Amino acid sequence: MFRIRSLVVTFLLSAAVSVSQAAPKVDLVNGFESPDELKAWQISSAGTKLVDEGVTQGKKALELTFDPKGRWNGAGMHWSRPRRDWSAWDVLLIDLTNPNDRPIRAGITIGDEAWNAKPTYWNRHNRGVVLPPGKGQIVVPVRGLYRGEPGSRNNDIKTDIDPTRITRFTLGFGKRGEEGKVIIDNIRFTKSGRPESVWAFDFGAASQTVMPGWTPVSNRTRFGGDARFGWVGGPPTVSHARRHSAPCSPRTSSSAGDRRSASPPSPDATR
Ligand SMILES: [Ca+2]
Repeated sequence: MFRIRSLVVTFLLSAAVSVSQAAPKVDLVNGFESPDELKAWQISSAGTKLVDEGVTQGKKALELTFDPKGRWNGAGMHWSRPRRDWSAWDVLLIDLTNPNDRPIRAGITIGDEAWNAKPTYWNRHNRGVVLPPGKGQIVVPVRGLYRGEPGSRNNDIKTDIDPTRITRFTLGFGKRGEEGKVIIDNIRFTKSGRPESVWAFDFGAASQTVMPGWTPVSNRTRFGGDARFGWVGGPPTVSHARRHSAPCSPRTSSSAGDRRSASPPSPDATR
């Protein structure tokens, strides 16, 4: 069973109002207000200009026109000197406007020092999203950045991307050969408004993408020592911690006696 004091559970629920009232902290990475700000990026596109449309910060945003002759996609942005340590923040947010009359694809790749030492596709984080027409946003949780793809995670290097040793961050828009545009503004790190006195747990596999500001709980999270929460009596099996989109079965969520594949606790599972 998952042991947590009933007093804490009650407080967690009763603090829901406080969560919504807390103002998130923000650290602006790029607001695209002047040509100087573009120098932070290596940009591949058929056209780059600062525009008044799609602005969510300041007075300008960056519009990229797709290059149908682009090697990988319509437009790309490579953060020339990405911030190395993201660990003080919970999430990286990117405001986007799709001015086209159809959805466009966006892709993100993130690498760290371990990826530098073994720079394969499967050792970096690869994430794809579809942007419908109009305003949208990409949300990149700082923790739980798996390597590879959602269906094939951490198969070579077994640990998630280390948020204290980031070496690569790229954005890509549109498919190869596609025509179109995208508008970008207000790339920023934010920290959850969750009060420090509230616990919020995100259950999933050890390499899951974690809800910003929440504490990850996997089958490796064990109770005891300095850990004030965790599994007791042996963790559930790894198969019970797979990433199912469907709700867990009653057996999965109450597998207290399942000791068949107890795993050692991971360092971040005891926070
Ligand atoms: Ca701006």
